[in-house]
Amino acid sequence: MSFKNSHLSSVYETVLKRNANEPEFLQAVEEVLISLEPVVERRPEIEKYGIIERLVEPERLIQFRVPWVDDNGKVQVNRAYRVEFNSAIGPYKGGLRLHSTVTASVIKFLGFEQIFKNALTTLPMGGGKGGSDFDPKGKSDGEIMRFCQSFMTELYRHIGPDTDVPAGDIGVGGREIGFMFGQYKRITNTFTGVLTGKGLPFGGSLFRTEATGYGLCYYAKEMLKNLCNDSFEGKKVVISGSGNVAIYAAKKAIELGAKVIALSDSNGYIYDENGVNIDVVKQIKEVKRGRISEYADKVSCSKYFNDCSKIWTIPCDIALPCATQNELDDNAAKTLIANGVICVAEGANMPCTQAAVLEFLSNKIAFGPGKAANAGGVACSGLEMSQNSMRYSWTFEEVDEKIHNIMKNIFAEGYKASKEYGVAGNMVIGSNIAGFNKVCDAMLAQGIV
Ligand code: NDP
Ligand code: 2IT
Repeated sequence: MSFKNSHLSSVYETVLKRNANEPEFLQAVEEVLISLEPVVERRPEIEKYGIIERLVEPERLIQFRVPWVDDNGKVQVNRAYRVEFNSAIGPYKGGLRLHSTVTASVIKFLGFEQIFKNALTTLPMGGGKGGSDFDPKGKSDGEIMRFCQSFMTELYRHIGPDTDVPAGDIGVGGREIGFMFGQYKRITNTFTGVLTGKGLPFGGSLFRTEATGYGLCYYAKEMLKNLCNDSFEGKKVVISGSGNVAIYAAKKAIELGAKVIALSDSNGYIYDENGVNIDVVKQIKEVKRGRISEYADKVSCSKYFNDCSKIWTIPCDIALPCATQNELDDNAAKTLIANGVICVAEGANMPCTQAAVLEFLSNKIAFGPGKAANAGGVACSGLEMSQNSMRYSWTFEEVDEKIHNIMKNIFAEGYKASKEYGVAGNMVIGSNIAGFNKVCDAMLAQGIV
């Protein structure tokens, strides 16, 4: 990829050299830097004070060993990371991912995106991310607990309620956060808001479970209204994944009058032309920790298909990729467009390849990038931090209303920036610029650190 701006071009060359074997990280950096070209041209202080050079290099990257004992008494060793990417506007903040595909590249791409996402929420949170190549699938509760305890036995020394506040991501939900919180409390003898996504009896926020999925639909609702003069009412929606984000995106889309016709996991997808029954999905995924294929056994008019990537061949009006990075490529994008999709909003982080995003944008499909569209989860985490600091808790309705307003504002700010820079409705460029400007101003004010 060539940049028109020579400064960005030379910064990216260094990024390429330093991180040659990290494709996901390079992908995320390239996408942001392309968006920032007009800002870099307009604001000479960005080059003068080395803002971009500093932004693309994590403040700190921690890698550590996690030894634990499985149910057969065998010693297992996993590799774990925490990237503390940027603290210009607040303590490092971002989730922990437990998945076999976790590498330094994946964690760094997620941490980098998190900087801009967190800035868009308007809450004081810097960017961070962590995780391990531990695969939670098929593990007993005891194995999960021993892994989480060992993981926290190292991580605790790097985090803190005013330093770095982790949360959940793929493979990390309430159960894992509970085990990690317990171990942190035991080691440090402090009861603080060091993690978010906690259980309600020990400082968790109401609405955190719903926040990312509901927030995604609040954001998509704004896109539909402002970019398509339309709404969720009567629309067919396809959602990939069937985890935390996908389930609550589906629930809210249905509440807003849409019909959700497909969901997936990494093995395959289910198609239900009558509209998926979300209670059945919740029972399978949240209660039994089962597979999405079980839906087809329980709901007779639905069908299960073995290849999850084929979910994008189903004709729909709205597509919400909510599983993982690069799950929707340019061929899938072309098929969705040919089938009449009007709006695509990313519930997952970077689920669309760069070529897919270009397809959507050049065909004038309303496209919501993850760092804006899925910011409801971390925004709710920010509210959980506030509640913990106040030793207080807001009601479900209060948090819902705050997240709704934050998502509307994230859309409005991105839309405003897209118009200001002559690309009205390009929410990729608009959101990247809106998030960047805030971080840039904070970095400029704080000197060369
Ligand atoms: P969960 O672990 O709850 O669910 C993940 C879902 O994605 C599962 O259905 C899983 O299927 C599927 N999946 C994971 N990896 C792959 C893969 N390689 N190929 C196909 N499917 C896959 O995670 P979340 O719902 O929390 O996270 C989903 C996405 O949303 C991630 O990209 C995450 O970074 C992002 N996100 C999450 C937020 C949150 O608050 N939780 C906030 C913002 C973004 P299987 O069970 O087969 O692995
Ligand atoms: O990608 C994300 O924004 C998250 N996984 C949520 C992070 C958080 O700190 O709540």
